[in-house]
Amino acid sequence: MRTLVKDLPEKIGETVELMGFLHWRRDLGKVQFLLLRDRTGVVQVVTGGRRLPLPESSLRVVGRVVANEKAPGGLEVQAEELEVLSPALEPTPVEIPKEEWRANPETLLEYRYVTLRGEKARAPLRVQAALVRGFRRYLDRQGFTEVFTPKVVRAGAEGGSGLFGVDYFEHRAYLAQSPQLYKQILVGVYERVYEVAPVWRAEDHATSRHLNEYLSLDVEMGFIGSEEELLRLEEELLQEMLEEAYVSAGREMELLEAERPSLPRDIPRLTHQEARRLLREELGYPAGADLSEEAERLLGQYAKKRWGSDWLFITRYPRALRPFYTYPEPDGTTRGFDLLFRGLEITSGGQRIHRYEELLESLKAKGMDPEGFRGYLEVFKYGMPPHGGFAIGAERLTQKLLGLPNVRYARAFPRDRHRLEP
Ligand code: AMO
Repeated sequence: MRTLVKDLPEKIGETVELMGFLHWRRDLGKVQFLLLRDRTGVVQVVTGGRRLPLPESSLRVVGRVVANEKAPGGLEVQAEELEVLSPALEPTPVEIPKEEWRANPETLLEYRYVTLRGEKARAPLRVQAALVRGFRRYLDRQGFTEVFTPKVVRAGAEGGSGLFGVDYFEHRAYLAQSPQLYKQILVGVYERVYEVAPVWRAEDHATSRHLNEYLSLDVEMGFIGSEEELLRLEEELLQEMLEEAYVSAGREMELLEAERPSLPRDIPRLTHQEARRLLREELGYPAGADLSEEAERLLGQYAKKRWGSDWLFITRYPRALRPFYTYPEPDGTTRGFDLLFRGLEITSGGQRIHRYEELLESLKAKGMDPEGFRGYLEVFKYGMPPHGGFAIGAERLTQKLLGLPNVRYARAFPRDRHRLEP
């Protein structure tokens, strides 16, 4: 029966069967050392009088587990049998583990199908899976229903950022920018819904924080009094997501030397207006209405210094900066908010307009054609409750949690301006 590397400390003195990949090898003639990597870790294996196959070959090893202070993890396996299950046919284009984290990012992504195998390279996706698990678990407990909405759609929901067109038989269709309109419609059915699914943004700029395809963690909740309930919900939700990451992906967090974020029970808040005043008057940064990357970074630093928080809500965004569905306030602001994590926007959300006439008016005021939103608008004739929600960008959250230099490392096969493969 197969033993996993993580369970070896309990097997000292026993003979075990391991399966995994040849992570690294050294041939000293009479003895050969190799590191065997499985999904749980890496162990040193010693064997004699053998020619080892190329790195990344998959292997089956049977051997005795012995303590060895000098070996990584304080033990090694002395191989009695070594079977090559499937040999690597060529040397890998990037040497794992030596270069997996250091090679040029473009090279790492070019050969992602194999560079992702590195212990550090694969860690972010394990952490992300744990974050998503925490997300689902918390919301399930709160009575949310997980939904799955169409990804080929007739209209864009987010205005601003670009759409990817697709041919849908005789029609022009688009890849969904967000499940926004559908999650709202479904609030009229289930009251509380969430979705974990990819979305597409045809953004031209290739930056360290933009992907053209990313995983959106969407939440929508009916019968709310104001956006306050959404902020509270997100605070609790994030606590559980982080907890799950630490519990079930603690090893990965350690491997990447991730600094534990400080998440206060009450995340500090600034209104958009306060944030701009602060930037201008205290931080010496005259920010435009649309807070730039640099403005967000400065606000993040400020929140850390002032409140010891890695998180900061910016509330009451002005109407001009929010999509047509955002609930307006009489003073020109809205019930829309963003959440910054370590100075990067990881969430947008807000209360929505729930009355038909107001929604129609808002669409028109933004210069949009109500005809394109027919299926969406209709439901507002049938008692849509006051509601709201938000979306967390899973890769950005992972990136900031782990201190990754680029959001691409938080996606298995990132789509960016220049990359459609692998
Ligand atoms: P928004 O467009 O602000 O809001 O997106 C929500 C969150 O998604 C992430 N995000 C991205 N991540 C990687 N690459 C991108 N190009 C990218 N664009 C956005 C960010 C952002 O905060 N429908 C609303 C949400 C809502 O109100 O419920 C929406 O999509 O983390």
